[in-house]
Amino acid sequence: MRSSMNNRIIRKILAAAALLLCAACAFSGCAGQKEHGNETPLKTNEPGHSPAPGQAEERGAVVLSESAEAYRELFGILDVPVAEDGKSGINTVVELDPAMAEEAYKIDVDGSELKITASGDTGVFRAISHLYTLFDGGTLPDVHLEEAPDTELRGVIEGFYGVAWTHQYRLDLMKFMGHARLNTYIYAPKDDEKHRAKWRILYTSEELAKLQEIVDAAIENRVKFVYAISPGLDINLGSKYETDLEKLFKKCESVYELGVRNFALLLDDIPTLDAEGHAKLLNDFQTRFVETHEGTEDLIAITPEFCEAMLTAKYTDKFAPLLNEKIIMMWTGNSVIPPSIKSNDLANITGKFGRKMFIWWNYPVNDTMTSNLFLGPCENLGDTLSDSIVGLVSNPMNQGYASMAPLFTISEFLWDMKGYDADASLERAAKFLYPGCSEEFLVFADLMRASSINTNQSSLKIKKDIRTYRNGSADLEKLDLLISEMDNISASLKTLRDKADSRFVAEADPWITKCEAYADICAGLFRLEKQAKEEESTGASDKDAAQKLGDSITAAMAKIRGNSYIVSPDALTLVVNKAKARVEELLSKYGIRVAYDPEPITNMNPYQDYTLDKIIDGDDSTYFWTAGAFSQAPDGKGYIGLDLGRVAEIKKIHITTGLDGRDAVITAVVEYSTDGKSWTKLASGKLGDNIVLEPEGVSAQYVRIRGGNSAESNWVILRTFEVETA
Ligand code: LTM
Repeated sequence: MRSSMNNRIIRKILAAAALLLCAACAFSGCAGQKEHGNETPLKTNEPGHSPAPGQAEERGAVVLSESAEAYRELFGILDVPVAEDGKSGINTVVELDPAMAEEAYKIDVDGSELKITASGDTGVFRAISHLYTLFDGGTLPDVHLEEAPDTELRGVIEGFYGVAWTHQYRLDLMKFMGHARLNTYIYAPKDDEKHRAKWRILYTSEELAKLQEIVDAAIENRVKFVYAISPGLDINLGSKYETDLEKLFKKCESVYELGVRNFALLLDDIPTLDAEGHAKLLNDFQTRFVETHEGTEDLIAITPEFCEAMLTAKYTDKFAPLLNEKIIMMWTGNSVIPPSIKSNDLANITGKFGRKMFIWWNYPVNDTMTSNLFLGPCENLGDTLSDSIVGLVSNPMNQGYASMAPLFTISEFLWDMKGYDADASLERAAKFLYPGCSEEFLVFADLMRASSINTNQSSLKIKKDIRTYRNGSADLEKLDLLISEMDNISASLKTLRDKADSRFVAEADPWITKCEAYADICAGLFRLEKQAKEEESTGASDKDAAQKLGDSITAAMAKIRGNSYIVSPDALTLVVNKAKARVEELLSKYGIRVAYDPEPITNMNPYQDYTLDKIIDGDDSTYFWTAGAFSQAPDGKGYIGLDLGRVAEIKKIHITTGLDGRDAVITAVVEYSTDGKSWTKLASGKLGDNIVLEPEGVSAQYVRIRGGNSAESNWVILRTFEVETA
C-alpha cells in the first residue's frame, strides 16, 4: 500500500538526513536534522527574483481608456505593457457587469479596440491573464470570447515527498499561476519538518518573513494561499488533546497574522486510523479556529483513507457521518495515482461524505518515480468532472519549472472541460513558457510524455516510423526519414538548451542528455543500416565511413553510462536496447570489432542525485541509492547490475553495498544471463556487504544482484559493481 511505502520514504529521508549529516560530523549521533542538499523551504539566501518563463516574450501595448485606468496595476502584474500617453497600442476599455460570476470575463477585440467585461477586479485580472496568451507578437487577433471556469478551486498542492521547492520558485509559481488562471496554492511540502514531522514548532521570524512574501505574491496574483499542516503522525488525540490543539491553533494563528485565510489539515500517509479522534480534530478546527477567525474560509482536509482503494468500514464509514458538513474533503480518486478520474468514480465517496470532493490529483508528481520527468499534458479526466467536484489541485514534480507546462494544461482543462484539447493546450503552454523554442520544447515533451494517465504512451511523433524499423521493414526512404527525425531531435534539444529558461534546463538536464544521446545512437545506427542497404545493391564497402559511425555511436553511449532516467520508453529506448548487438553485427561485415564499456543496468529509481553511474565511477565512497526497496520495483523484482555489451567469460564479480551498516542488500541473489531474459543463479543468501565471487566456466553478457527476500523494506545503497572478464 502506498501509504506504508511513503512512511518508509519518510523514514528513509530522515535516515538520509542523519546519514549525510553524520558523514560530515564523523557519525556523532545527529540524526533527524535537515537533509544535506535539501533546500530548506524558507531559507534566506535564495537568488534574487527573476522572471517566470514566458516573460521575455514581446507583447503589444494597451492604451488605457478612462474605464480601464482603474485596473492599470493589474496589467502591470500580468506583464502586459501599458503605452504611455500618446504612444500607440490597442485602445482598452473595461465594462463592469455585476451579473457575471466572480472569475468570468468577456474579451472582445475589434481591430484597434479591446473591451474587457467582468464583474470586478478578479474577472478583469483573469481576462488580462488570458489576453497575455492571446498576443501574437505585438498584436492581438480579433476575438470574441466569454469564459468562466468549470470548477471553483483550481491549482497546485505542493504536497510531494523529497526536496521541497525553493522560496524563489514559490514566488515564480505565484506569478505563473496568475498568468495561468489558477487560483489555489496549498502549501504542504511533506519533508518540511515544520509542516509535518515537527508541526508543533513555531516558525522563526525569518521564516515568517519568507512566508509573508509568498502570501503577498499569492494575493497579488489572485491566488488563495492555503496553509496546510499535517499533525497526524503524532498529535495526541487522547488526554493531551487540548494541549496539542492549542499548539496547532497557535501555529496557524502565526500564519493567520500574515494574511492567510485558508487552512488545510492533512492526515494522509499516517499510521493511525482513529475515525472519532480525526473527526473531532477537524470539526474542532472548523468551529474553534476557522469560525473564530474573521475572514477565514472553510477548512480543507484529507484523511488517511484518501482514495477508493483504501476505504474501510472501520474508518471512513465511521468518520464521514461525524464530519462537520462545511469541511471540504480532498480525494485522489480510485487509487493514489489513478490513471483516470471520471465523474462516476466519485459517486461512492460523494455519497459517503454527502458533499462534492476536492481532487488532489497526483499528476505530474514523480516523488516515487524519480526516474521520470512527466511533461505530458492533462489527460484522462472526464469532461463532466465539474459536476462532481469542488475543484482540483495538481501535486507536481519536485522539478518545479518543468511542472509548469503540465500545470498550464491542467488549468485549461479546469476552465473548459468539454472544449479541452490536450495537444492544442500543450502547444499553447509551450508558446507561453518557452518563447523562442516552443517547437523544440514540444519535441522534447513528446519523448517525455509517457505516464499512467496516457497508458505510458510517448514519442507520438516518431513511434510509427520507429515501429517500421523495428519490424525490419524500413526501406531506404524510411531510413532517410528516421535519420532526419533523429537529427531533428538532436538539433531541437540543442536549441532548447540554449534558449529555454536555464532553471528548466538545469532540472531537465539528465533527461535532455539521455534524449540527445539516444537520438545520436539511433541516427548513427540508421545511417549504418542505410549504408549496409546501399552497399548491398552497389557492392561497395566503405569501411572508414562505417568505422566513423561506429565511433559516433560508442561515443554517444559513453555519455549516458549509468544514466537510468526514463525517456521515450516505447520508441527510442526499444531501438537503443538492441543497438549494441545490431551495430556489432553491421560492423562485423567490415571486420570492425566494437569495444563497449560495461553498462550499469537497473529498474530502480534513484534517490536524488545518488545516481546509477556511481557504481562504475571507480570510487567506492560514492553510491547509487534506490528510492525504495527492491520489492518496490515496478514488477516487485528490483535489480542492479551490468550489461557487459557481449557474452564473455566471467572471472570475478565484486559488489560492495551499504554504507557504515546502512542499506546494504541483506538477502541477495547474484545471477547472470546471456540474453537478459533467462537468468541463472550464481550465489544467494546473506552474502554480506562486500561480495566477491569467482565463478568457473560461466559466460554471460549480463550480471546482476537482486533482493532475495521480498519482505525486506530497506532501500539499497550500492557502491561498486565490477565484473572481470577473461
Ligand atoms: O497523495 C497523497 C494524498 N499523499 C501522498 C503524496 O504526498 C505523494 O506525493 C503521493 C505521490 O507519491 N502519494 C501519497 O500518498
